Parts: sequence; structure tokens; C-alpha cells
Amino acid sequence: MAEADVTYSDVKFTRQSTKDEAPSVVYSDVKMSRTKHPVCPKCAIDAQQAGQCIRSKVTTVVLLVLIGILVVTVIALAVKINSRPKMNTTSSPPPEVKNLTCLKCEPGWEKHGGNSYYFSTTESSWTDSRRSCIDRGSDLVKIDSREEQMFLESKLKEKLKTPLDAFWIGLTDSQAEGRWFWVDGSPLDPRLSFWSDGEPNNWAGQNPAGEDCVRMEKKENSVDLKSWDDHSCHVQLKSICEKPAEM
Ligand SMILES: [Ca+2]
Ligand SMILES: [Ca+2]
Repeated sequence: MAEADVTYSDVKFTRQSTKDEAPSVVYSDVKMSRTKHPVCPKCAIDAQQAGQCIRSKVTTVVLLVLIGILVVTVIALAVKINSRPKMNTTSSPPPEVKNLTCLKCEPGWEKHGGNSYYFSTTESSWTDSRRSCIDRGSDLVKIDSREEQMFLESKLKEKLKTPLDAFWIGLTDSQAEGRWFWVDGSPLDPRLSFWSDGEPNNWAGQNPAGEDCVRMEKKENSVDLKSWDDHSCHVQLKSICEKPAEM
């Protein structure tokens, strides 16, 4: 205890004297602690409670002020966001920007040699496959060059899973047997045909109508890129769509 907090006081105790005894006095030193305020235990408790009460009130006021600031900030932010122009509803990107975006992100299409190819893994008849290609803004693939055949064959080696797996291409002799035409109406160039050995054979074992549509098969060791086979048009196979690549 610090010296400044202590008051020394002389207290005089008087012992009751008998008749015979002269009054005597006992002196005793009493050390009393001086407190600034309050001066009694009850007052000390009251003061402590009052202090806690004041601190509690101050804390409440500070919390209320902080909540108030938070609410005002949130309202201000909401007003600012609502006042910003809504790009999605009030304007759209220019057409040229839109086209560029579609070209870059069009899913499933692969660009090669100025064309885009879609290798559809949905299996359907030759006619339904062609319709799906048309719905995608394209048609079944027409093979115009040896290089294009080489590209497609390399892609099919990645995509075909079993020897029975195959993709429809846009070649048919459904109009006249043995006269092969591409879907754009052009006749097949014999110098650019890639029939597998023994094909086309118009085999009637699967369909009495024979085989009028052409598929590309998986040929692990195809000779000179030969991988075409005429097949029943009703068989459900995967297909290759082609369209000019958008610039
Ligand atoms: Ca045929
Ligand atoms: Ca055949």
C-alpha cells in the first residue's frame, strides 16, 4: 500500500475506571486506510455498480452508433448499385462483337483448314444425323481433299472406341445405285474416294434395300487412308458435321 493512502490517527481508548483507580489511558496506534471516496463499504459497492452501469451505457451508445453507421453505409451502397446503368437489360454488344464471342466459345466445334467440324457422338440414322447437322447450321461432312481425309481419320482414331464404332459422312447413292453424291449435290470424284477394300458392296445382309449411306470406320492400319464403307442408312451411328469457319 502506498504511503499516501495511509493516515495515521491517534485513537484514545478510555478504560472505565473503578472508584479506586485513577483513570488511565491506553494509547494505541491505529492505522486506517484512506480512500478518496466513498468512505464506507456500501458506498464502495454502490460506486462500483454505478461505474459498471456507466460503462454499460457507454458501450450501448457506442454499439448503437456503430450500428447506425453500418445501416447508413449499407443504404448508401444499395442506392449506388441501383443507380448504376444496367448493361444487360438496356444495351447489347454490337453484332460483330457478338459473332466473335460465339466463334471463340462455340463448344464442340474444331477448326481445320477454313472449316469447322462437329463430331457428334449422338447415334442416329443417316437422315436424322444430317438433320441434326442442319439444325446446327451445317451439314454432314463433304471430303474435298486428301488432306481433309487425313485430318478426319486422325480425329476418328482419337474418338472411335471400338471396331464397330463409326461416323456418318455426307455421301450417299440413295438416288441411283452406284452413283455417289455429296450432300451439296456434287458427284464423288473417284480420285478423291477412300473406300475400304471390298467397298462399296451394297450388302443386303442387314437391310434388303442394300447400303446407300457412307460411314467412316476406325482403321488402325488403313492403307492409303481407306476407311469408307457403304452401310444401311437406318443404322444408328455417330456423325461428322461441317461448316465454313466463321472469320
Ligand atoms: Ca448403295
Ligand atoms: Ca458396305
